[in-house]
Parts: sequence; structure tokens; C-alpha cells
Amino acid sequence: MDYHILDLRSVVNYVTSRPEAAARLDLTSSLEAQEVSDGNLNAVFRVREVGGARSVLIKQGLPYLRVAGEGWPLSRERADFEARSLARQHAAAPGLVPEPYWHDHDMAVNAMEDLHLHAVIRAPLIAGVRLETLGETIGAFLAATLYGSSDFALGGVARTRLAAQFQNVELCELTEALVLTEPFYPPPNRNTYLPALQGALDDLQADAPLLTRVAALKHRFMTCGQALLHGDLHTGSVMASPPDARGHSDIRVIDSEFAFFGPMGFDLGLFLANLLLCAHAQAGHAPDTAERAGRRAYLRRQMRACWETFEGQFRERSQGAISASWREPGFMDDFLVSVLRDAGGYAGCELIRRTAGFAHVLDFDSVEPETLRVQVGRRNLALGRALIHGASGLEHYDDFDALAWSDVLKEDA
Ligand code: ADP
Ligand code: SR1
Ligand code: MG
Repeated sequence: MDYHILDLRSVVNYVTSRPEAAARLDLTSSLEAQEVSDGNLNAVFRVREVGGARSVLIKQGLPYLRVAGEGWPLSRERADFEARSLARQHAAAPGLVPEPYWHDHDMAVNAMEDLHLHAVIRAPLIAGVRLETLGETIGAFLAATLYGSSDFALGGVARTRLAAQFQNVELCELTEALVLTEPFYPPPNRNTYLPALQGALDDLQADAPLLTRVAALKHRFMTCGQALLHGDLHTGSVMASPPDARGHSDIRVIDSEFAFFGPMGFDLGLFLANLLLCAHAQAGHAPDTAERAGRRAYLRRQMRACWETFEGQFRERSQGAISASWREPGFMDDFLVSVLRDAGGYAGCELIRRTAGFAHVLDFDSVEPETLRVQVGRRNLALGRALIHGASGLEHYDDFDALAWSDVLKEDA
């Protein structure tokens, strides 16, 4: 089928035309579509049986950035990278991503399990919903996917061959520009920010040692292909079901189109930073001081659980590493410290770009009134700087925890 942009009507015909759909839907019944797109890049539809129980999720790459329109062209190859990475994640971490159903290169479509009971976790976290296994689940996802695609598990030949399938140049270039360059330099750029943050941003952009560290982080992002990363692991890329009778939610990672071989700490740093962005924004979202402190304590616990689960499971897996080199005493300790340092640095960049770059987050943008948003923005920028400066001195997660939380805990004391 030649490429055409799907809409509510044509997506039903499209699904009916696919042989793989018969295993997922009753194609003799009538089907209906609903658009659920809410991300920056793609069109997403749910196609379900009218009056039936089953549905599929159809995600289509448009020839441009969805939120910007045709003025920001983007190739459709991102759908191929999402298909390849989702297949690998599903094999490495079954149950932690949607099940892939089919990939259609010509139509830039990925069809997958429709998590129709789940919700993206960003808004619930802002509202104070507590998913007690969030950190542990994301840590386990990262240990499985990052270790499983590393030299430690695969050996150099297989890892290099796999990396060759993930030359995701276009979306990497987007991250290099939007996360690791533009927020740190004056115009021309695509930054948007509150005018009252201009002074804090000027200071940041004049901090020469900071710019040197960011340049090093950017260079590592571009050259250090340690493992197959998710590449965009923020809280908009995680969905959770309502809790069952025992309070347990099913948690899944979605949206891996930015996948590429990069430094493992990038995925960890982005996720940790998004929990910090939520914690800072509680200044404007929590109804009272005790609730705010409780929500922040919860987020802090999830961050620790994420790192500790990742580290513990990564170490465990590395006992069976393919080469004796990787099992040398001390090697894995040093390696994991380097991942923690990278995570600290990338977390700092994420805090800054989500506050003063092109793509913000709801947590921060929805803080009212604006005067309070300015205070939260200053805190995001200050912590971003502190993390980038302090990352190279991190030895243990406790060091990261102290750096990340010392300022915000004073507010709750
Ligand atoms: P984008 O690449 O544009 O960011 P996403 O993959 O984040 O798109 O998907 C956009 C939205 O579609 C998500 O925020 C979520 O609400 C919904 N969605 C994505 N994947 C699924 C899925 N497998 N099941 C149910 N809903 C999904
Ligand atoms: C122009 S795309 C902006 C952001 O959306 C994606 O989800 C990535 O985070 C990207 O940086
Ligand atoms: Mg996306």
C-alpha cells in the first residue's frame, strides 16, 4: 500500500486490509476508530470492535512533526526504529512494553497491544497518584534492555552489528539540538521560556565550566554506543493501569522511536529528572504542605528504587558476562559509577531543557500563578546546573540523592 496519512475513517479500512489483524480483532464485526494522539511527533489511533472487547493501537509516523505541522518536516523512518526497538524490548523485558503486532514500513505504521485501561503517568503523578512499583519497574526495564544490548551480554561483534541497525540520525540530531545544545546558548535557537527567567538563563549560558561539561555530555551522547537506549524515557513514555485489589498497577514503557546506541546513563538521567520536575512542580500542585512533602517523599523513593533496581539487576546479569574481562573484580563497580555520573549530568540537561528549551513538560507549565512558576523554573535551572557540575564527583546513589534533594527538602522542613 502506498503511503497516505490515516484518519478516523481510513484507519479502519487500513486495519481491515491487514492479514495480521484477523488474529487481533473480529473483522466480520464493525470496527470504530478513536484518535488518541497527544505526543509531539505521531498520529495514534485506537481501532476497536463496536460492542466487542478487543482493540489494536495504530501509531503512524507523519512526514512532519505533529505538533509543529508541515513546516517542520521529519522523515518517516522513525517508525522503523520504533518497530526494531520495540521488538528488542519486548524480547528483553516481556510484560514491560506493549506487545508488537505488526510493522508496515510503507505506511510508517506500528500496530501494537492497545493498553486501553492504562493511562500515561505524567498527569497522575502531578496529581499525587502513587504507583508504588514505578521506580522498581523502570529500573528492571533498564537493566534488562541496557544490559541485554551491551557488549557484556552480546560481545563486540554482535553488539556492533546490532548497533548498525540503529543509526537513528534524525532523532539523535533532534536530541543533540534540543536537549544538549540550544538551551545552553543564546539565539538563534528554538528555546521558549518565561521572560522572568532571562537572568537565570543568562547566568547559566555564561557559566563556562558548565558549557564544557555539557559539551562532554553531548560528545558522549554522540559517540559512546554502550547499549540500545529507549532514547526518550520521560514520564510521558510510561503508562500504568488502575491499581488492582492489592494496589498493584501494571506499568509499561511506550514510544521508543528515539532508540539508538548511546550512553546508558542517558535513559536513567531522563527518567530521574522527570521525577524531579514533578517534585519541584508540587509547589504549585499539592493542596497543602503535608501533602506536598508526602508526594515528594514518594518521588524520592521511586528515584532511589529505580537506580537500586537497575544497579542490582545489572550486576546480577553481569555475573554471566560473555568475556572474563567484564568479570574482573572492580570493573563493573567502576562501570556503574560512570553510568551514575552520566545519569547525573543528563538529568541536569533534562531539567534545564524542560524549563527553558523548546519542549517543556506539563508539570512545570501548569504551575499557577506565573510568579510561582518562575520560582519553580529557577529551582529547575539551579538544580540542573548543580547536577551537571556535580556529576563527575558522584560515587554512590546517596551522593546523587543528596545533591538532587537538599534544596527542595529545606522547603518541606
Ligand atoms: P509520540 O511519539 O507522538 O510521542 P506516543 O507513542 O507517546 O506518541 O503516543 C501518543 C499517545 O498515544 C500516548 O501518550 C498514549 O496516550 C497513547 N498510546 C501510545 N501507545 C499506546 C498503547 N500501546 N496503548 C494505548 N495507548 C497508547
Ligand atoms: C521536537 S520533539 C520535542 C521532544 O518531544 C519528544 O518526545 C522528545 O522528548 C523531543 O525532545
Ligand atoms: Mg514520541
